[in-house]
Amino acid sequence: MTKTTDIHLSYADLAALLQKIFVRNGVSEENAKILAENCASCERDGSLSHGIFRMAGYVSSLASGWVDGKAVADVEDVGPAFVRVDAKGGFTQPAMLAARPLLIEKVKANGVAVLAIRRSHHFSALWPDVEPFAEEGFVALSVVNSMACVVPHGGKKAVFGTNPIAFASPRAGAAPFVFDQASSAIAHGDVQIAARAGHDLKPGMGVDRDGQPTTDPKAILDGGALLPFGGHKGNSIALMVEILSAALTGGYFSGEFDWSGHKGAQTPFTGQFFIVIDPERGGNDVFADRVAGICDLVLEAGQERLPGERRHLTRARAAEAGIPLSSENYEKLRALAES
Ligand code: NDP
Ligand code: PYC
Repeated sequence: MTKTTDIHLSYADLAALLQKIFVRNGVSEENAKILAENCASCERDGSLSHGIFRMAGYVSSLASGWVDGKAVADVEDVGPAFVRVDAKGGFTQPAMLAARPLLIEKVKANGVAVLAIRRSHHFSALWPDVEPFAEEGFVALSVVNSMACVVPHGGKKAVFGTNPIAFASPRAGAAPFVFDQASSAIAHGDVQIAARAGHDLKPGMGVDRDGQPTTDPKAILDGGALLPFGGHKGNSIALMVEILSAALTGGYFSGEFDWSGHKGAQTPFTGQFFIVIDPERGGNDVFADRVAGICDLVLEAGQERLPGERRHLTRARAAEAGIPLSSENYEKLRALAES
């Protein structure tokens, strides 16, 4: 969806509109609220590759029968510091929230706990999954695998998903330190946005169907593939994400699930993994000050800005003026809500 700004919606109004779309398309009220708030948060923070741009994909996946919008996850207590969840073919975010109270209980009891979610669909940004843990004083790391569209370093066939990794930590005197990045050179959503806008990509992001380097996003989407970021180093991170999100959780690898029988399916059916830590167990009662200190050092050393800063500035602007939407996109959302 393009974005020339004609209309400004409050977060609550946008979330309510999105919730209506999810419910209209077979999602339970409870799950729809979670997904709508997630998507509205992305739009509010300027995470545009995972905001309202994704709504057509959610609707198409739901209509194809590929994802169960009404799924109720099974949460299993499998060890002092281990929570397993079967999302039962539903979206990851409701599954994560179902497991959250038990996970937090274990983190408080043990200082650390992991959450392994399988048979789940993740179609959004990861920062909304980890940031709330840091707002509560915990350190959190999460990874999720997606759909095979990334060729391994030096390889010829797409094996990995765009496999993001997100990290959040409390930081004294400021919003938590959060980064959230794909392990591919560019997120698939940004390739789609560039293709629609008719923009070329920077070199080094993808290959065409013959494996030749290309800057044409359409050539990447039409049988081509993306590359891991940073050559062999990003490659190992993408592989680690497959191991944690799929092998460890019991979910599918990015190249393993078969959605060919569900025309219009877009949401990857994989797994998600979290590690959550109580930093107070480090015996260092100035943890959040230390985090603030290292963040200050990198800025003093000349780094232009910290990750998350752009999002928080965009969020602050949205709190004052509303979330900007083009009238065209607003009408598309209203049509989805009514259809
Ligand atoms: P970006 O490259 O846009 O940003 C990655 C991180 O770097 C962000 O935390 C960003 O902060 C930060 N950053 C960007 N520019 C700078 C800078 N100049 N200085 C310091 N920090 C900077 O993200 P990606 O394109 O890799 O990923 C986009 C989104 O796609 C992510 O939210 C990711 O979770 C999502 N995604 C989801 C997938 C899924 O399967 N569900 C698969 C792949 C990606 P800021 O946000 O403040 O700009
Ligand atoms: O942008 O790469 C991406 C992506 C994959 C699944 C959801 N988003």
